[in-house]
Amino acid sequence: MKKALLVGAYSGSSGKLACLDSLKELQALSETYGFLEFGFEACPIKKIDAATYIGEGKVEEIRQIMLAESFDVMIFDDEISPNQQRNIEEIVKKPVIDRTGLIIEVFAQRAHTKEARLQIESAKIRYELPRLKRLWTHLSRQRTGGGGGSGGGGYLKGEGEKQIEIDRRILDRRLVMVEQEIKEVKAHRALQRQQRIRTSIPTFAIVGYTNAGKSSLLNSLTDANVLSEDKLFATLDTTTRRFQLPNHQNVLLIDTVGFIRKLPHKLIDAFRSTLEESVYTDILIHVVDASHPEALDQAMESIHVLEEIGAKNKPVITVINKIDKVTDMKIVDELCYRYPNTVVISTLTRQGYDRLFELMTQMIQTLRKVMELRIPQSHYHVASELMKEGRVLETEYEGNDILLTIEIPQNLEYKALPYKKG
Ligand SMILES: Nc1nc2c(ncn2[C@@H]2O[C@H](COP(=O)(O)OP(=O)(O)OP(=O)(O)O)[C@@H](O)[C@H]2O)c(=O)[nH]1
Ligand SMILES: [Mg+2]
Repeated sequence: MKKALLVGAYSGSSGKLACLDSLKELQALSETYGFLEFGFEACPIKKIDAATYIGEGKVEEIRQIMLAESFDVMIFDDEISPNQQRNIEEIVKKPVIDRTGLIIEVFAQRAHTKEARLQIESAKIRYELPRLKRLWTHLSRQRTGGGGGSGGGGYLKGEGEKQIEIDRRILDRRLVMVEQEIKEVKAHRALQRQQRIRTSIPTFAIVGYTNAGKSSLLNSLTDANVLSEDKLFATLDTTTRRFQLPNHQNVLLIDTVGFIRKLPHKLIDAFRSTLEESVYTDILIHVVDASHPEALDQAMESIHVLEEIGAKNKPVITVINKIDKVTDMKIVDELCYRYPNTVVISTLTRQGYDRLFELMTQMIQTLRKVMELRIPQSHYHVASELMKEGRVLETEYEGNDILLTIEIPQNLEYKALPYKKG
């Protein structure tokens, strides 16, 4: 299968441009998957048709286009229900994929670690379960067409139903196993995180839209050697590397999976533990590809995903990347205007890195942490120093010890650690 007709739907007069932009992105996804040739159809609709989403008349037009220009497959830019998918396929007589299905396939191709593979398998099973029926009705019909009358059709249909039941049970069982394994991997990840917190090195998660340059940033700062290429979802796994700022402060940098518009919920759920990596870090580095015409929307979309996974209150450095390639400086200005703590860089020329390191250092200083301490009176000088810099939440005395609950800047944590309670 090489040639794909990309179909989107929009309503209202302003919808068409956005629809075409979204189709362009769908093309990038399809190319990443392996399709070579494309056609585009943006369909105006008044309301979503329950049976076919875009209406039967429009589907018929698409059938004719596909036939005339020998398209192998139709890819629809929104998630459609299994029923709609089946109905459209019946008319166009070619396979129909939707955006969710395509993203899941791209992820499946690109998942390398055990965790990513498990997560994608879980998403895939959940996507396929309600679609099983569609596969089997196809098959029954084909077989019926080959000979039997309507009676035979009924018999085969019954067989199809039985098979669906069997397949469903197999998939259900597999899903339980996969989920169990994901739980185990997740527990391991939590353990690693605990260790990281104990070592109290400030952690930065590099987040942002797919293809923004996250892995390139990590690679340019460390020896991470993460796969980075001009494809969507080049990296699905998180990679952590230690990095030393110019003031010799050690930090951890984590490369994370990219975001995309209309990221399917099944994938967000499946990849939640990977995505949530950013929830447990101290500071987010949000990378934006400023050379992309849709940079402003992409930045907003990434922030939506961050909100969805519960990371929206983290301190953020907005890294405006690919400045070497920018042709429209208005986009850069607008990004700087919209977001605080911005820095304009290029991972190719390393322009702007000094400012980036400065911002990182500043942000670390603003990190604060609540600690419970037990300090012997003989070490009172430590308590007094911490109290000067921090904010005391509670003081108590026990024998010769001071019990202190105190919020301190993270860069003083090393002084407090020897007195940590418990
Ligand atoms: N011109 C230019 N290209 C860049 C720059 N930074 C990254 N790129 C290119 O942009 C493409 C995507 O970079 P990646 O680092 O793979 O992007 P990513 O954000 O990790 O993408 P995913 O892993 O797919 O989410 C690659 O082809 C990089 O070479 C830059 O500063 N300037
Ligand atoms: Mg990457």
